Formats: sequence, C-alpha cells, structure tokens
Amino acid sequence: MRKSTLRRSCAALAAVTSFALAATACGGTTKEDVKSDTASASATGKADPNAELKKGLTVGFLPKQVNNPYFTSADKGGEAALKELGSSYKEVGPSSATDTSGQVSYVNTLTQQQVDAMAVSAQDPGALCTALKQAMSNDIKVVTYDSDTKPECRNAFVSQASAEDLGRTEVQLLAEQIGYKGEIAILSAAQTATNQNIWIDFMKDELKDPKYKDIKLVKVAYGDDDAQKSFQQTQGLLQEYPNLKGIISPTTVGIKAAAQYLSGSKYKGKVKLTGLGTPNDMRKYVKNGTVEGFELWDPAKLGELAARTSVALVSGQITGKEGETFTAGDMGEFTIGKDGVISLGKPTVFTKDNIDQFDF
Ligand code: RAM
Repeated sequence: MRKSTLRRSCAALAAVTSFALAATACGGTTKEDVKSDTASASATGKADPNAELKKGLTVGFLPKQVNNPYFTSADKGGEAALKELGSSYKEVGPSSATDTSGQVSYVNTLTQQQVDAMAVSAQDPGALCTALKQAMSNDIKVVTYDSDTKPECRNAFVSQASAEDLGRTEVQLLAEQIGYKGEIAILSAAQTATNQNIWIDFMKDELKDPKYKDIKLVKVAYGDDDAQKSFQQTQGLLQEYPNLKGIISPTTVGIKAAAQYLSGSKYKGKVKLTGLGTPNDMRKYVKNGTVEGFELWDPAKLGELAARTSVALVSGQITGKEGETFTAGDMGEFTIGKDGVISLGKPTVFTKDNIDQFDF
C-alpha cells in the first residue's frame, strides 16, 4: 500500500479543520515537517523509468473554470487517457475564473477524498500553494496544467507551449495584420491568471523590438473569462480608443467575445483581432472576415498529457526532476525541463486556409 492510512486520514482532517488542529491530532506534524516533506517530493525521490504504470488510481482534475469549453475539451482528454490506463477520473472546480478561494476549497476536497493525484489549472500563482503543499505532504501527486502555480507547490507543470513563443508570436501575428502601425490593446482573462500574465510579459518584451516602434500598447483589459464581461470590455476599448487598430486576446473566452462584438459592429475587418481561440469557436469569424489568424494547441492533448504525467508520477516513473523522461502513450516520449516543466509542443496557427481541418 503506497499510502499510510494515518497520513490519509490526517489529510482529510486537515482539509476540513484548521491546520493546527489536524497537526495535533496527527501526532504533532508541524508546518516545517510539511515543508521539508514537500521539498523532498521531487528533490530526493528517485525515478524508476521502468516502473510499471499503476492501475486503479483516481486522478482529480481541477480546471480554472468548469463551464469553459476549453477546459471541457482538456478534461475530456484527461478522462479518456485515464480510462485507457485503467484508472478513474473526476472533475471538480469553480464556475468563475476569479474564484480563487473556491479553487482552494476544491484542492482541499480532493485531498480529503484521498485522490492519488490532482491536475490543477491555477487561477492565481500563489493562492493555492498552502493547500497544494498539504496535498503533496499526504502523498498526493500534484500536476498543474494550462496555468501554473509556483514550482515548489506542485510536482510538475504540463505546459501547452513555450510561454515565450506564445507571447511573441501573438504580437507578430497582430503586427503583420495592422501593417506594423497603430494603437493596440490586450483583452485578457483574470487579472491574476498565471498563464495569461506570463504571455503578456512576453508580448510587452516583444514590442520593445524597434520594428514595432510605431505600435503602441494602450491598455490591458480583463474580461475574467466571462463572455459578457469580455464583450463589454471590447466595446469599452473601442469607445476609449477610437483609433484602435488591433486587439490580442490570449484567452478562448475573450477572443470569442471580442470577435462577436467586432463582427456586429462597424469595426469588423478594420480592427484586427488575434490571440488564442478554438477553431470551432472562431470558424465563423474567420469565414466572415472578422479574424484573419489566431493560434492554439489541442486542449484535449493537454489534458491527456496531464493525466499521463499524473499516472507516471504516482507510479514512480518520474518524480518531476529536470532531465527525467517518460513515455506518454501514443503521444510519445517527453523530457522534464527546468523547474519541472513538461511542454506539449508548438501551437497551431489557424487561418481560413486550414481551419476546416480542425474540430475542437
Ligand atoms: C481560456 C483560459 C485558459 C487559457 C485559454 C487559452 O480558456 O484562460 O487558461 O489557456 O483560454
């Protein structure tokens, strides 16, 4: 038995009571113990690449937001992979992308339910840390996917693509579309979102290149991955900046809402829009001339890789240390990079020429 019953019931207790109470009841575990336990999770554990993949595990998926079609696809990918591996899937999560305390409660719920691993897309880099460390100290493997927490608060991060590539290519796409001239804005998701914020930092850095000297980033607006708010924020951007030439929306909810607004307005085809969207959401806006090009990875593949990484961690094939490798089924071999990051690969750019080849 991999886990001691005592540790598990302590996890359950800690999840529902205050930490101090749980610590006392569990034989005096201190915060320091938890810290060093966690730090050793990937630092001193030894990976056995030949270890057999365990079956009968339960992996809990905790997306940023459950009613977001992007996460529905991602988590379905995780579910299918777990089924194939002989393990079980469950999904919990908040319906708003700005409910960080809700996410913390869900981490505690999964800990209490004694899952073997959890795959989490973090709404905020720091807010989940204590709860995730508590999960790890109870032998639950923690994988972040899509949006990371701090490296010490999880065993591995399954990243959709290089954050740098994503940030820079979105600026490159928009710059070409507007002829390297004019005011631009960003319509992001939640203000705390780890993934969007890293991409935006790289967008700003890319804009420092002299070739963009005639482009001015006038505002970063936040639509909170809420369709209505994102629509209103787009409307607000155009009111505030009537000369706006382009918008980058690095969120599937944001880009869809922005396209919807632009498509029904006098700005259609004049104010350019790019960012990260699903081909199924964006097809009609590409075909009606609102959007020329945008990008994304396959969310189902991201979820699949998060599930396979979780099972590899629980089975001891990997510990999350840089340089370790594992085979993720038909997806092939992956090597863990710096800070425990596992990268899915390169995103696809969608235009009218290829969009019909994709169905997600
Ligand atoms: C939204 C979410 C998610 C992001 C995608 C691109 O669905 O914010 O975190 O990765 O967009």
